[in-house]
Amino acid sequence: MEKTPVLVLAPLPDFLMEPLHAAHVCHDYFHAEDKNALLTEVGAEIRGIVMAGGSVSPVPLLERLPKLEIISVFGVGYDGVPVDWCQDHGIRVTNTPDVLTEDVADTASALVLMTSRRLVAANRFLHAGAWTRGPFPLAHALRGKRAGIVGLGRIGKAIAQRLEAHGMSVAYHGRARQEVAWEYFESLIELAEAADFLIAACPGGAATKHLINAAVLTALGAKGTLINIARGSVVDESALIAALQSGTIRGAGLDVFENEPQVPEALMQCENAVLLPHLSSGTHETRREMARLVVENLAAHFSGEPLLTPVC
Ligand code: 8YV
Repeated sequence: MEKTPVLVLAPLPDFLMEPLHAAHVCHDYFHAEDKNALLTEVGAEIRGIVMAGGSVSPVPLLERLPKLEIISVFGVGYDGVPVDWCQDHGIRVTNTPDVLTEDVADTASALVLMTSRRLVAANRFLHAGAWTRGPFPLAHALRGKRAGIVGLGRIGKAIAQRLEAHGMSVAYHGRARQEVAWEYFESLIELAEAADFLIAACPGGAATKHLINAAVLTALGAKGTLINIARGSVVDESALIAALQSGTIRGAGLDVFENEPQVPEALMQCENAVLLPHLSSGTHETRREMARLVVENLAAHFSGEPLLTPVC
């Protein structure tokens, strides 16, 4: 079968690039020095795009690909794809749901533990040889505390189950009440007031941009810690830095940022923040499953079979 030309918009692992090269002619847009020249040269032929959860495929780029048929996202989040535009133009979109749920939920509960028990600071304390001079200060227990989950999708539910196992109670906020035993808060402010840990697990994109703002952080208050494994765009990062600096909230555990991989110096200076480099799905097992879905969705599309995990 003839190889189909695809455009690669993100740095992708070898175990994904190898099968992509086998089935497609891959044009590396991400690393191209002259992106405009690449589009002028190959744009008219491109039939597929491969991108990551955190990358974007803006309309002006898509407009230069008249033969584009499918965008395959290596990630569950597709907030970087203009889905309505794709739907209007008959372009299919796929993502990689489910296979990463457990790893992302593990990372969220790890951030809850790391922030409440101050494990990162404790690790630094020991490495610095401070233990011989006295004990590490006491931290806070999880049992009896309340987790407020913002966005109770598959990942939000997996986080809730883990935190219940730590003796925490769970409440949630989202667009609608669900058939679950956990308490629903229609108001995000009221959830923040009630929560010890406010955990962002909702999709990114325009609908949730800066959903967690200064008012929500004030409601969370000095008893509260913000955890974000969703998208950096969900949190107003400047308001968060101010809240961490002033002690308006107790702390934060973040895996995602507004302008990755750039993290503001002021945030890096916050001792009460645990910061991870967007690694929540970053295990060998999960990333290989995600890669398989990317490859198989493209193969299904180009051989006229149903998509495995369609967004549209
Ligand atoms: C990945 C993600 O880090 O699934 C998502 O939406 O953001 C992450 O799982 C990313 O897609 C891999 O680069």
